[in-house]
Amino acid sequence: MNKVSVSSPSNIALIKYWGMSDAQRTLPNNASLSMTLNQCVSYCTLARQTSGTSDEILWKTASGSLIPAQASMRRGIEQHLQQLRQHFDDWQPLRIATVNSFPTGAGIASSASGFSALALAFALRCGQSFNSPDLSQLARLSGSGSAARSVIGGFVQWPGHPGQLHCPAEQFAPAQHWPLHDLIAVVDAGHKNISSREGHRLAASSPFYAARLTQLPERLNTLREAILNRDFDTLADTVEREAVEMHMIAMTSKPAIFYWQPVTLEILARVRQLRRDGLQVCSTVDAGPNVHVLCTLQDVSAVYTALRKLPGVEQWIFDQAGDGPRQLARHLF
Ligand code: 2P0
Repeated sequence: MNKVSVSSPSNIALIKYWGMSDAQRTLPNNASLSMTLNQCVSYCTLARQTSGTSDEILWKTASGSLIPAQASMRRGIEQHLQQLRQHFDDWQPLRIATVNSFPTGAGIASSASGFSALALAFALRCGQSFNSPDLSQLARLSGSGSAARSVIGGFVQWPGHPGQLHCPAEQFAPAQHWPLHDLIAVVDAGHKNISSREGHRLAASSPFYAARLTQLPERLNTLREAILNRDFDTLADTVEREAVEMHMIAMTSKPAIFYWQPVTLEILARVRQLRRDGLQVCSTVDAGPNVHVLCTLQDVSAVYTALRKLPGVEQWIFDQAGDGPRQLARHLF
């Protein structure tokens, strides 16, 4: 296959991956569980390079033109390509174009969607099937652990076997099981100052990190039960506790990492109040200031009506649980 195009979604971690047991192989310290999104996606087109012997790595702008990718993005893609080439023993120079449907590097897991899209496109070009269990591992070779979850739709656990950290991600329940909505409050669409990778590296320097790890197996089980039973109250309590704890670890790392902004806290408080008022809504925050407001279909419009005028939110993204990556007939070039 010469030209291949895919879309691959971002995901929101409900139990967070934070800290690594093996940075070389991007292995986590704990099992995480996420919901794959539907609207926040990365697109990637990949084809054999017809002129020259080096790769061409392009970014599609809002106006539709293709420009050379920024240096940091290019570096990440080149490193991932190196790993993929070794895996498949395929060394042909490539033309690659990519673009995201949502803000890049702002803590909405654009590395997860971007690198899972690259891994999928490369694997398809090499004749691998879309459902291969290898895809999770291939995405993880990028150095983005959350990419290991984005190759799968619905509710996803990585690693699938919590005690075996090298295992691939596995679907825990399909999106249709509980099609939760995710209203993403974009508080700051700019590139964050401290990468998730740096956050993972520093996590173990928090004096509270060891205590966190002891709590996680039980929290994971509680969340799995809540999802299986569509028990929103338990999901809300577990997911909010988990988000605060991950950020507490970041804030007490050495040096400290503060991803939240004042409006982040304001949204978290408003969401708790809406829940006390009877709506099925809760919130979580990944490695950035933006808030994922999770709610059921029946309450999504009441939640948005209550929050939409909040000062300090640059943009609202309407997302929900999604089915995972897709192969596309439309190409970026
Ligand atoms: C996770 N995060 O489990 C943890 C929790 C975010 C918080 O691994 O935002 O895809 O593009 O740097 O590298 C971050 O994943 O995110 C991450 P960005 P990345 O998802």
